[in-house]
Amino acid sequence: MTATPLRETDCLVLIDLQYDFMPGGALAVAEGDLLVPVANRLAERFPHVVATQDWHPAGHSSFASQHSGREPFTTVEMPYGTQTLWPDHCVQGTPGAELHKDLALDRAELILRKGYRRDIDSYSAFLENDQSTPTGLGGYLFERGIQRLFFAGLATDFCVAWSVLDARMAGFEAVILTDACRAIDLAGSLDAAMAGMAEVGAVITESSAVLG
Ligand code: VGL
Ligand code: ZN
Repeated sequence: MTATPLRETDCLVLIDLQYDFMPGGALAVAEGDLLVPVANRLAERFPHVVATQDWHPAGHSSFASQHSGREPFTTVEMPYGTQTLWPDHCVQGTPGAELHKDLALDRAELILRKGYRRDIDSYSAFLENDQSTPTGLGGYLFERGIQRLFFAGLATDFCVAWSVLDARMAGFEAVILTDACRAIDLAGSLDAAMAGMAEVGAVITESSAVLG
């Protein structure tokens, strides 16, 4: 495939490439570790790179362990809407919350932490799960003149998809590199996420669109 030429206003957004989302981690996503080399090849090409880090306090309200009798991967009603309950993961300062050590982050201009408020989750890099509290990333990218965002990382159907939808809402062009993402896929969540991203006009393609 002929590579899409990149522009100065393009930014790679690497979502949650942390040990807890990789094989052996607390919320392991199959093949999550395979994304590290492709993320590194992508990062070399981009004029701008940012990364996110899921960063929960111990006892976060998205953890099933905080809801008596509830199992991970079920849902609960929160004041801000329906929330999936997860195994305890990405607890601040723990090894599982670290970004993968082989991830080439030297060129990352920003590492944005999210999900650090006990009572609200944040899948999206732009808005917390109430879909109204900003993380500040939109303002940061806008102020720096970034226009088009390319997404890779974990998980396709949660943090990547919610970030893509909010990127479009915030007025950015959004491209998802599907082979540079892996999904959790709960009850059809991957199909729903792909349909939702297509609906908002995200470009759905593969890393070869950038790498050639
Ligand atoms: C994520 C579930 C909970 C993700 C983060 O990175 O997709 N999923 N926290
Ligand atoms: Zn999380």
